[in-house]
Amino acid sequence: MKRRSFVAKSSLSGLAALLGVDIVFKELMPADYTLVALQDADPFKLFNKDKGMVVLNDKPWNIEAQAHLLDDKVTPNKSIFVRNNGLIPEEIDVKNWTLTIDGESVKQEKTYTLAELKSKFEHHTYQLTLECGGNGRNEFDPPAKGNQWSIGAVYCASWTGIRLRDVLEDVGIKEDAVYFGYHAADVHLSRDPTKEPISRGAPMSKAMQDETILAFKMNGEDIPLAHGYPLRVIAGGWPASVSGKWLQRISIRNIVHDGTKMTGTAYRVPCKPVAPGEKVADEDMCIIESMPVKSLITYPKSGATLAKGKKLNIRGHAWAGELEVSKMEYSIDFGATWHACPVEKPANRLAWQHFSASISFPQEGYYEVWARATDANGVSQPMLLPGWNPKGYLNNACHRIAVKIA
Ligand SMILES: Nc1nc2c(c(=O)[nH]1)N[C@H]1C(S)=C(S)[C@@H](COP(=O)(O)O)O[C@H]1N2
Ligand SMILES: [Mo]
Repeated sequence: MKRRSFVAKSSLSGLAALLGVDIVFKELMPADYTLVALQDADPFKLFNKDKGMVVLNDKPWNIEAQAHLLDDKVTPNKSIFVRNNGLIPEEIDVKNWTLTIDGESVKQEKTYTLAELKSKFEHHTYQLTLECGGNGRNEFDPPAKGNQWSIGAVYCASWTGIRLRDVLEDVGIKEDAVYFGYHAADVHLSRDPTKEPISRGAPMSKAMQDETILAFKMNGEDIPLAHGYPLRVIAGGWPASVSGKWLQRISIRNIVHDGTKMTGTAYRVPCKPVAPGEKVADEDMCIIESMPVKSLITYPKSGATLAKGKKLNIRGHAWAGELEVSKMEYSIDFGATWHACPVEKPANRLAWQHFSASISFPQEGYYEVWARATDANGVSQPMLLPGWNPKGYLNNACHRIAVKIA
């Protein structure tokens, strides 16, 4: 990795906080100097991630998990992928952190301190699945630009916060409201303060759901910096890009939110299937809403070897955007035949569901275990790559692991 600071801006107090100790001769430090201890930063230490995580990009930081790291029912921080469009904000002053609700469709703009939000509104905790719209991008052909996520840009953490709906009711929303859009504290890669790295949102119907929350805790603790400390929108089941980190402002719009990465090919796919590589007119592109049905085998790790005559116990998770997963199946013969296996009910709406199976193999040799989930509407995962789209979104092909019987 190149020599560069991993954070947006170096304030002395911010640097000291990162180092965990005071910088003794700080007044002698050259301006704009990057401390050696913060150069070539070890992302695993920096973000408290498992060494098995895979760094796809260091500017901005994009780090993905591997399937076997996602075995927990509720994903711990060490296995949670990091997806940043810009630079992580460094100077977070929690005491003075505020959230402003504005936009054409608020009756009156209103600003809350973090303390007010926490004390004024009821707290709720939900397990919510967040998957990057670009998860699985690395399989598309012709290839799509962007981080080459394989399968590891998904997780289900437990989030605690307040309902966005409760806050919006307190503010007062006009009849003509159609969309919300978030604005956050991260910094554009160009460091141009007039540019936002990302500013996305969702229709009011999503804003008003019970599970759409403004979270201040992840897995029972303060949200880790990389995941949006101190406040984050969580819109489970939709592309994770809707879940704005480092939240400072929500605009209630009387049009579809037109913030950064809401238009063009960003988080939009052809409304109707197109041939791979085909040019698609702007008006034929649709915003991704609920994510498609998908699953992951999290145990064993691909490449496992098993003694002949033994049964293989597999397990994993399945999710289907706004829908529930109603059926789970596996195949050991490249999809020729499928066997149903149990899948649990979700802990709550929009949480991923756990499945398991005990598999017998007819003889020694190489096998692949494929997993296939079906959603409540009867739609199943495709065995291989689904429809091509310019930015390589929504690859929900069956997950496959290799197994040797020796
Ligand atoms: N402020 C802000 N929010 C953001 C992003 C970002 O770059 N800045 N990235 C989005 C995208 S594209 C994804 S996939 C998720 C990733 O969340 P995670 O880093 O907690 O995994 O955050 C979303 N929220
Ligand atoms: Mo994303």
